[in-house]
Amino acid sequence: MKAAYVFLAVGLAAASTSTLVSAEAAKKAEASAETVFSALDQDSSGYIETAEAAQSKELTEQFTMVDADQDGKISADEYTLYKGESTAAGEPAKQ
Ligand SMILES: [Ca+2]
Ligand SMILES: [Ca+2]
Repeated sequence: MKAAYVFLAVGLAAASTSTLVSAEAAKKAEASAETVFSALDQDSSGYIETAEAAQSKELTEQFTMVDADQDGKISADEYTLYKGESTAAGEPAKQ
């Protein structure tokens, strides 16, 4: 009987820990997307233009996909959305 309680307590602790960890990871992913964005936006225009995207092979390859509104430059929102979608697999994309 006592062992069952211990098992339950450990299970609950593990469950709440993993919830905290994923929330932290999501927060971290969001923060790092912003950090990377401002590093890539070298002229601080608020957009990553094609010349700036050339700094990242990944971004160059994905440019047209990341540029959701197809205006030829990537806004912070577009970049965060792209990073959010690629890191939070299985979760519905935020609009
Ligand atoms: Ca720029
Ligand atoms: Ca755009």
